Amino acid sequence: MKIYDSQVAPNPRRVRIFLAEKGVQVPYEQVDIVSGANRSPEFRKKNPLATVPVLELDDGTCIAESVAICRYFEELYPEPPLFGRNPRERAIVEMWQRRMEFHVFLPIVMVFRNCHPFFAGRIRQVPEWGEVNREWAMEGLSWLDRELAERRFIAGDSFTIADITALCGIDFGRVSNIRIQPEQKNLKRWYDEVSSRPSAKA
Ligand SMILES: N[C@@H](CCC(=O)N[C@@H](CS)C(=O)NCC(=O)O)C(=O)O
Repeated sequence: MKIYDSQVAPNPRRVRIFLAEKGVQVPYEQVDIVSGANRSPEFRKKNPLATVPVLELDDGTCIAESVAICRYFEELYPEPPLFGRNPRERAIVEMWQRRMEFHVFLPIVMVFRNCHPFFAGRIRQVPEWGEVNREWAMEGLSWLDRELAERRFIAGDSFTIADITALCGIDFGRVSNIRIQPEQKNLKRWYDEVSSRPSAKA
């Protein structure tokens, strides 16, 4: 088993943090997405969408999509639970995980894809669309700040996959100058706590 990874990208970091929280070690192979190694015909056999991360099992099965990979490891190593402990918690974690993807992580990634020179010539960029996403990302952070007045972590009292998704999205926002605002005290309190977990260095 191995994971095709990139140290510079936010989605593979979600998986690395997840595994660090579980205390599970899996070999990583770096894919140079800067030079476009992920777009080679060879890599596309593993993931036709040409993205990382990809988990390759010993039987050759390739699993892409960060959350699918995390779910696989959650089944193998249930402790500590990062997707909830019972049906109610699992539904709540799923709700927050999806909300973090759609309202925080995705708009931040869309700003990068549409406004950053990295993607110039790789995809059709629409800077104005990137700026719309910047507004949505900032609205997402503001909403999250209000939510975090109520509880310690995003989906409740425990650290979950939803915190990982939000952390990786917010950290990635820096390259596009998307940051937690000084008045967002709840978000800052949460960010400081989750960033100081050893897994955040993964
Ligand atoms: N939905 C996928 C997204 C994967 C993705 O977009 N990965 C990015 C890195 S964060 C990538 O491989 N980008 C390279 C490219 O688009 O050329 C997941 O959750 O894993």
